[in-house]
Amino acid sequence: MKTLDAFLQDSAIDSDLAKVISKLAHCCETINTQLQRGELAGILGSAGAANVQGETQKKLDVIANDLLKEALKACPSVRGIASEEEDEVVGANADGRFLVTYDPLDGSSNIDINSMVGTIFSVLGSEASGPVTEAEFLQPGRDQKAAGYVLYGPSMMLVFSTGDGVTMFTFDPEQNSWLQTVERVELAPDTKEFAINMSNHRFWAEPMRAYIDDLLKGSDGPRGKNFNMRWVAAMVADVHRILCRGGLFTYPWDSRKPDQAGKLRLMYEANPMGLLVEQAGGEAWTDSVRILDIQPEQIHQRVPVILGSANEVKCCVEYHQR
Ligand code: AFP
Repeated sequence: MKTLDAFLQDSAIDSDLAKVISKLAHCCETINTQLQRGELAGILGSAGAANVQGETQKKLDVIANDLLKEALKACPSVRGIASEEEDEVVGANADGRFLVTYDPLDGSSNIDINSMVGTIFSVLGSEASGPVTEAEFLQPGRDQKAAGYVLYGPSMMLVFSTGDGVTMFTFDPEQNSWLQTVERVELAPDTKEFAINMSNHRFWAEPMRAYIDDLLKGSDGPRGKNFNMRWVAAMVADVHRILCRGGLFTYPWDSRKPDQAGKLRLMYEANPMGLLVEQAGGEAWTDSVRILDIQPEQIHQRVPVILGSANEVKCCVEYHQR
């Protein structure tokens, strides 16, 4: 099996971009070490503060964010960063060619129950000079130079794309090294599995309710087959499952916060996951447009998300076009 360093050296990936990916992977090893200690590290629970999203920060949200911020600032290739846990964009190295957005610990409400969490990252290019600005981050997702995640599960996995397919690495603690375990992910076009937080049913728009209700009718309904449901409450884990065995994931618009468009953030959740899913042969949409075509207006903006197996995503979007 090829190591991550060997893969990056042998590939046609820009050497500065390869350094960013390598830096992210090695920083996530440190985050994983903290997670593995759990309660013993005395770092579970709330940090007693809220982030710009208005969400209560976990101690590990803050720890992971600071580890990534310092690691990326020490990487000459990185010009600036944006994080779910940072109100504003943060300057790094003015001559750097890349901008990194990240969700340091996606699914952090799972931390205290020892369930799966992950780090999601997106890498954009920048030719700007001088102090970094939010405006240079506001690029459509199709322009990402790289996107990926590290999943802290029973094994720690790195999954990423630089625009030529999706590859998966598994961390080997005995060799203390990332080993390539999937060379090219192929996402099945059809599925019988969907992921949604069903408790929000009454808040969804009518087309989403109709789509989900038809899934629940199973073989007796218009879809003519039975479906299964999974919901990890960590996008990174649900998307990983979909890349491994197909499926549809959605966090739709709902009426609780109608002006927010959805819960998930475009720049460091929907865009990186959208690139991965498309690169694996799937589709990633809001309820009306391709996610990677959205022109961002604000670094923390939210979007509805429907992504996964291509034919199932098209079916769900079609309900919204009726
Ligand atoms: P946290 O990071 O606050 O746990 O939120 C995770 C997340 O952003 C995404 O990873 C999940 O798919 C989604 O929220 C879960 O939201 P619900 O808790 O409303 O189901």
